[in-house]
Amino acid sequence: MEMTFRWFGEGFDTVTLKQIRQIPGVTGVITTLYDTMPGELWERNRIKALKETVEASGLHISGIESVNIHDSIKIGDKDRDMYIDNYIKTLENLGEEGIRMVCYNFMPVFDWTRTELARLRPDGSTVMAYTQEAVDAIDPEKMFESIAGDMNGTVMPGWEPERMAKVKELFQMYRDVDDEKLFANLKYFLERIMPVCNKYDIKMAIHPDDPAWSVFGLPRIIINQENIHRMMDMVDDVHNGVTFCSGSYGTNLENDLPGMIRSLKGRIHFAHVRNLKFNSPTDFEESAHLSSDGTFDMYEIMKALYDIGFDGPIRPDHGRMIWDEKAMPGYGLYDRALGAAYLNGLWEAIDKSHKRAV
Ligand SMILES: [Mn+2]
Repeated sequence: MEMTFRWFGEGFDTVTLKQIRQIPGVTGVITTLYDTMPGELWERNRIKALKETVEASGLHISGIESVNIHDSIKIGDKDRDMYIDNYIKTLENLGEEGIRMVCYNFMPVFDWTRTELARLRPDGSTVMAYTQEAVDAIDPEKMFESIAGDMNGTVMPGWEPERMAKVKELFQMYRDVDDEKLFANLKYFLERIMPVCNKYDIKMAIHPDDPAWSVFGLPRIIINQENIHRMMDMVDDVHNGVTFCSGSYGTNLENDLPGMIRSLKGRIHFAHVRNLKFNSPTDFEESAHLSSDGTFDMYEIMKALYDIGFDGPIRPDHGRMIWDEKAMPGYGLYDRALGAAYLNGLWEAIDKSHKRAV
């Protein structure tokens, strides 16, 4: 594996490349053109400039998170081919610049959903949290307003005000889209992009839905082992793979995370590793990465990745807000840096134990 760190780009991220470069063991960043809208073509010169900026810091681009999918593609609307053409051209431009991994998601309307962005924990840190009760009580059109006030002056990925201004319209557009239709639209998209992925060896890594169940009555399909295998089988190409996000699949306690990882050998192209602490099956908060701070056994997750020979980029995921840092919720420097160091420590221990045993 390669330890990486998500970076939203200059002007969008409170964390600098210099800071990332100084986290021991981190060699790459996962980045994006944050000011492009879903469906927009990524110009090659902008990708090149981004690459040069990252490389000037002594790091490199390990992958893109995300190239977002336009709603027309997810809905299967009349103009989807135009947006898929743009996507293909974007992949071509990324491929020409040597970028080989692209993370994306196929969630309708809302990206990941949390009901609190700064829940106070006993140690004084704050974390993002989710309760089903809060989601059930809120009007989906008000969801953005309830989130927007709490972003520490940042714009969170997937919660762009431009899109969220049309939330009512978006719900209308999705009214005839059920799980089956969403699967079919994903298949259509994947079949169209696989040739360019093969040409440039670009590994597509779908991010799971978060939480891993339907919210506000919208379909959600990338939620469990069965569905992820269905998605890979319907377009059976190694470039059609997954982002294994422990914190997203882990929202459903029925998902056996190490077991899922083992079943996805060869098809995990990117890993997000973080922990959650469950207070009840419908109330969870994002804890520190350490096993003892949350519900998941992080050793078993890293061991499963090790055992399947995972060699792609991995990154710590959402962190707590600690040491009075002001940053995008989940994306401060400090706790994610602690997460990277911890995950590197687990990996070193697993690797050395393995080598001694053989
Ligand atoms: Mn994730």
